[in-house]
Amino acid sequence: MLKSVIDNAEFLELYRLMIRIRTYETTMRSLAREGKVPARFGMYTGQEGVAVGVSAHLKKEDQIGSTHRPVGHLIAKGINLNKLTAELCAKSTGFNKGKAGSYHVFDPESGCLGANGIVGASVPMCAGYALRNQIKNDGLITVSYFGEGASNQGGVLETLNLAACWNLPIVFICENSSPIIQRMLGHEIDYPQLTIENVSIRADGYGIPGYTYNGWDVEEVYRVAGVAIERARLGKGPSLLEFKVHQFEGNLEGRLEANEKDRPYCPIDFLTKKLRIKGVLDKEIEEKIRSQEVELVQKAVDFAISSPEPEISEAYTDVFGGAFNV
Ligand SMILES: Cc1ncc(C[n+]2csc(CCOP(=O)(O)OP(=O)(O)O)c2C)c(N)n1
Repeated sequence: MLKSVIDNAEFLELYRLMIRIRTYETTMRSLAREGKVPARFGMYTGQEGVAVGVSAHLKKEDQIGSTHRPVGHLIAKGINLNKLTAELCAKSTGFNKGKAGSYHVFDPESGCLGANGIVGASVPMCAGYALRNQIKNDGLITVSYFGEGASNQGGVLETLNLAACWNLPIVFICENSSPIIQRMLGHEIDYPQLTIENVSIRADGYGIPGYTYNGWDVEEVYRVAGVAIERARLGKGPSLLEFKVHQFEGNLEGRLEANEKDRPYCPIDFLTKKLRIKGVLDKEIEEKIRSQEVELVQKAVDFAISSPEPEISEAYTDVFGGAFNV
């Protein structure tokens, strides 16, 4: 049944998950600087409200397809932190024996259909899973995340059309960090990736609902994602939700300087203020949650660091595609 009102305990859970993602990424960045994370990945910092607000409505068996900024989506979906960290550190105890790394980590058990280093590539794959769900008729749905740059990919646009034609149980989530919105907010930009302000208007061309919302307000994300997910679950077909987001960071290695102008749109600060006003959060609870999350993330790091590397003799096993598939 559709839930649009968040009670205090749920608010704290949303807050906790957002802190977990931020803590995790910050920690991984430090590890990367020590040379312990061999492959790069994009940071989700500043977008936490989207993944957390969406995943709050998902069952463990529902699936999500992620992007080159995967950590937020995966953690919000409930992926095991130890095995994720081991994968990112290229250890044999990782989900994919340390061979997929951050860009291609895959864990069907938690419904995580993988990160994807190829922009837009997870979107058609998600539709395939949605078709599976439709055929099995087991009430499961798929969420497909992508960016505004990816929204211009042919495969993404074809998938929107096919999903609409086949009435697939899927929700498309475009996290739009387009410079156009930033220019509107007075930021300087180098080049635009789009000439339209809202990607969601493209939904009209496929005859599906399309709406744009603030991605920095987890409560707003929760409310609208709930409607689109319920719609898909009831067999009423796909929707395209667009969330405006502010990316604070580039890749794991980090920008030379953070995007300070985006900071007022920090979803964690936004929720913190809201929960303080509601009387749900005070300094003490905040500190407790933060330190518990630091502890959790540290345990995952300890697990990964103390895990063995894959054997050299296994270099070519479980590897698909290209010259490596010998
Ligand atoms: C098919 C493909 N083309 C280009 C790239 C290089 N690339 C990596 S991230 C990126 C930008 C993607 O923009 P968007 O989808 O808006 O995601 P954002 O980084 O804004 O989250 C590009 C072009 C790639 N990885 N894959």
